Amino acid sequence: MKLWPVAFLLFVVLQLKAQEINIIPKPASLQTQKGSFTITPATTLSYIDEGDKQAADFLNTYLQKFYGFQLKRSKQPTTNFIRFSTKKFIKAPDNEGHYSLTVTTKNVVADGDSYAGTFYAMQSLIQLLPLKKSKVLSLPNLVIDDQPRFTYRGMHLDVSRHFFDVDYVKKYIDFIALHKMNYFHWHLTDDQGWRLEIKKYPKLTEVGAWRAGTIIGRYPGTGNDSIKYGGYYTQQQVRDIVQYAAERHITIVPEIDVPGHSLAAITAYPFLSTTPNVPKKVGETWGLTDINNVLIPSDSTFNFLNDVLSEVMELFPSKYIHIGGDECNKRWWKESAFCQELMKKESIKNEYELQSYFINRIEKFINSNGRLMMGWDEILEGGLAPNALVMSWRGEKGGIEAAKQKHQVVMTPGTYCYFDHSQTKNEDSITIGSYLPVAKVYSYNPVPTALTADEAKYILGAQGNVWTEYIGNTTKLEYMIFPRMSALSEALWTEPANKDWKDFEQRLQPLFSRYSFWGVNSSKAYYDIISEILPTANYSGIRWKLKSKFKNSGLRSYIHDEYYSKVESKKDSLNLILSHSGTYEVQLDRTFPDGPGFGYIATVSELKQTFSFNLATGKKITLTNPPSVTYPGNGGTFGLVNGVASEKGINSPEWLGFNGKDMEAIIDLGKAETIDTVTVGVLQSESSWVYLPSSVEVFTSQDGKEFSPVKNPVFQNVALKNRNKFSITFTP
Ligand code: TNX
Repeated sequence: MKLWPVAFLLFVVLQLKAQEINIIPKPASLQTQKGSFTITPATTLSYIDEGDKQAADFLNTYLQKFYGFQLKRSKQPTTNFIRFSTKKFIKAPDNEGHYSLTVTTKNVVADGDSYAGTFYAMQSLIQLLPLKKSKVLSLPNLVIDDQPRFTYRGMHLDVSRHFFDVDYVKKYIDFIALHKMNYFHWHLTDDQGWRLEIKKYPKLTEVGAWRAGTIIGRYPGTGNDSIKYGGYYTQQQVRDIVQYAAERHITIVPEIDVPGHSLAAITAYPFLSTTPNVPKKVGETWGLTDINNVLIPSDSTFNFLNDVLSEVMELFPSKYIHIGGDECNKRWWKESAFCQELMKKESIKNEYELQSYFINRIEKFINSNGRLMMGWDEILEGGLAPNALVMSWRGEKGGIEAAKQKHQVVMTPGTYCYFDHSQTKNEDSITIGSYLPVAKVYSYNPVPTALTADEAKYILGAQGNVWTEYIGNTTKLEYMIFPRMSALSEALWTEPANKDWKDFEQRLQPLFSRYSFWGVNSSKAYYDIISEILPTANYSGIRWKLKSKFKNSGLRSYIHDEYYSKVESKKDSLNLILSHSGTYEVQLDRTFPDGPGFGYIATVSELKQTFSFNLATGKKITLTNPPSVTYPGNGGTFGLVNGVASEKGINSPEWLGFNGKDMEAIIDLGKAETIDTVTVGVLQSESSWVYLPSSVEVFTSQDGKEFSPVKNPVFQNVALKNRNKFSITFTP
């Protein structure tokens, strides 16, 4: 008797769980209704024309891949069907993609204002499917009415630094489609490899697609692997990929990066260089600054580019053609007699104007072929070409300026859109630049407040950029894009009023299950344990404060340290008081409500930290002069005695930097102690203007007032990886 209510409750809870709706990007309006529709192999698909067939085909491919069955077409079904119908007679607005999706017990109807709209309705439908392989798929009854905020919702991929094959590029295009994004910016050429077959210039791929080796480690690197690396896409393959994307309502914007970033092309055809007689080779390292990778603005170069771009436009129907324009080192034009002569002849005042002259000539050619030119924001320097679109990557400044000049803009500022940046503070592989967590990507609003409503109309949208210097395989690629790409898709689709991080977080957790259902990798940095190292109240050890994201969420989250004493916590935080050296591991485990093996437990975050105790560890420390604003250390002054010796070099935020005045620290040991060695860890990174101290002195004091220098100090300097250690040994 007593068991019944319990069983009933459980049933209700499970039912509710199964009906959870986690569509990303979030639809403009969604109303759930009682009841559900069940897809089984007996369900049929209804569509009338080729356009709607594309949505039907995508759904069938998806069902086959993840559920092991397909649906048959039926012309006039009465019940148990999914219908795709595009209202072709309603004129689609500029940002096509408006759709409605209605799920009732009898059928599912996807209606778009355009084929793209119907396709997006189908994408929402896909996200309603349970994340468990089955031939009985239940969908909640609902009505969705939805449309995109921006017309340009893009993802970029650099295939020059590392090459991704045709099958994977298609998979990447599928990722874009699954997020209702509609542009794929394909960065096809750069210093380290030319990846597109050009019939008229076969050496571009015979020579330019291959490098003899690749730098090892983070630039400037620890060597070269001497392994031949490369690859390219044949025109036939490109046609196939363009078609594949079009069926998914994705436009591919090809990029041929000029006049800088052109070392691969120059190696193949030295006449393109200002120094044709200096031998060149396809780039094997990143961040090329000392090598002449710049095209000479000669008629032969423009003829070459016109030929190349003609083949490009033949292959890519996109109305936008990207010509790069970024990071062109003007030094090579300054040093070139030809360029200086040309500048005189054409009354070009400086090399920035010469870049503008270069870009203008290409634009004319592109425009004369009925296309528009796109370029990175450097194309603003020296005067913007008349019809150019600007991709703003060095912050939003270039985009703002271009919009004010009434030019269309796609925003890709590094601070929000660079998926080659690190998304965790505990990064265990090499990434570029700064820290870009998923929450920051989500917060992005591509329309800067500096623009008036009229100017804002020039912002077409934004794009996530994936530069692949440190992304050499697809596992890493997926790790870098997921979940940030999902967050960006919502920032681009969903109106700001309807966008809410807390709400996204609720959908982010099941999204991780969706990634694993798809069999793709993703970064779990969202679950990072938040760690703080603090002094104890009486300076007798250190307090390691750990926090997890989950607040009594009903999810089993606990933290324990494995090597020392095992402490478990069902709460969201843990305080460990440490008093001796060791390597401590903290692990955050979660029970996933769905995903492979219902209710499985997985470790979502781990943190390993070595603490080395010495007499100063955890003690009270004061500085006479404050650290520099650029390097305040993330643990403040206490970071100097918190037991953590940074192994990570300049990229670790633990270092305190001092500029101008001496660094003077007073450590209060609390009582008289016998000291025989003082060790000071210092960092040297001259390329970042970080230098070793010119001298180090040690004083002792009995009362904290009178200090005397130590007697007979013996100095020793140990150069370690990324840092140095000064040991001062003395006889007390
Ligand atoms: C700058 S973004 C570049 C790329 C690099 C990237 C690394 C841009 C237009 N140029 O060539 O790969 O930084 O983040």
